[in-house]
Amino acid sequence: MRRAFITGITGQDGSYLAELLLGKGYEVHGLVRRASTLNRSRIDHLHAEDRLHLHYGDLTDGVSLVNLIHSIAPHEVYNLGAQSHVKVSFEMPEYTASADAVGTLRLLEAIRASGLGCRFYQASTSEMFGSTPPPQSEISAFRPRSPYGAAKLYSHWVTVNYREAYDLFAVSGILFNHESPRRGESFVTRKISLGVAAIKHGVTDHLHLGNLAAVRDWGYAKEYVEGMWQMLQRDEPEDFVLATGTGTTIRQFCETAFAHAGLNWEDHVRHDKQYERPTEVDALIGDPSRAHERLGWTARTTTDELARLMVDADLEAVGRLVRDRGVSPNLPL
Ligand code: NAP
Ligand code: G4F
Repeated sequence: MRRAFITGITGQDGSYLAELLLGKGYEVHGLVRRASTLNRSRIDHLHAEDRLHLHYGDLTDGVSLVNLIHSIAPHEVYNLGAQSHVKVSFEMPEYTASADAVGTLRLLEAIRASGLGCRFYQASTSEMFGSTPPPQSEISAFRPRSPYGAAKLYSHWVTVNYREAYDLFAVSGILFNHESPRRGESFVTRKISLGVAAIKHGVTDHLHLGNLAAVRDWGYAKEYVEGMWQMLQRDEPEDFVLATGTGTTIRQFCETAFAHAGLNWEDHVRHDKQYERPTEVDALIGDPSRAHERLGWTARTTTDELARLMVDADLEAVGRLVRDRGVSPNLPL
């Protein structure tokens, strides 16, 4: 039986990847952080699986990584764990560097020292392209515009270096934004879909957002984890961009999401400077040609379809909260 080790298993992507790998017959091991309350809601539905094992550890704690690689002896390692919020990285730059940059080095060192020869996937990001104009591909220049982007760029290059220096099967997936009903509530798409649902159910009347002009290339997370797995099944290690190839502004996303619930976004969205960043990434639109040609991977869900499916999921979830509790739920808007 193949064994996979996933850091970030409690996150959006980790939960979809765990489902995918369990469905393929893998034994799945996940790294979880100790918290004062359990935050495993995205993987709760997998707990009955006897092939799922969770282990305490942290990317900022090298000893835990060495011990886990040694005891699990995985065939595949997916490094999805990260402080993944760009705005927060300006407020916590040092922690972001420790988890998102040095954390990858700690994990790669644990793998190298183990001599196990496991395959390694690094969750690289389109945020590394920063101010490089679109379309961005595997050969575009990296010009990060945030502590998060800079930390991820270190991880990207150290992954390339461990591949070249130690002949590890180590690859980076350079993923453009991907979302789902499991997206964290403080990322803009989920903030919008939750906001639409809250407004529709009468919980609130407005939603505060920052810069509406930025362009992002938004796909459906469930499809992107398939690409991660495919990258580790190849004969030779290679880095790939995963994206839809289409750009959409935050304003357009709002328009689609509010319209799906029969609302006009301009009646409800208010500007709030606190959600703007010291430096913004203006436009990210990926060129996924290499992934089409060499992996056979393609994004199937358009950004408009994604917006609608997220609104549907939140209308249902918020509606249930309002019905069950009979009070206005405290939503993180
Ligand atoms: P997410 O929902 O924010 O999940 C992040 C995961 O990392 C969570 O499981 C979190 O654990 C864990 N984590 C945070 N700090 C950690 C630490 N110090 N040690 C161990 N684990 C830690 O992120 P996502 O959207 O699933 O993204 C997955 C990965 O892809 C991330 O590395 C992200 O930077 C990268 N990425 C995401 C996108 C995107 O659009 N979603 C695009 C490109 C790249 P807790 O649950 O305990 O907080
Ligand atoms: O949803 P966002 O926070 O995502 P961002 O910054 O693009 O980062 C996400 O995608 C990266 C891939 O490129 C990942 F690596 C990263 O981990 C994360 O998953 O913001 C998207 C855009 C930005 O331009 C931001 O300024 O939306 C704008 N925005 C406007 N109002 C807002 C808000 N973003 C957030 N989070 N909250 C707002 O109220």
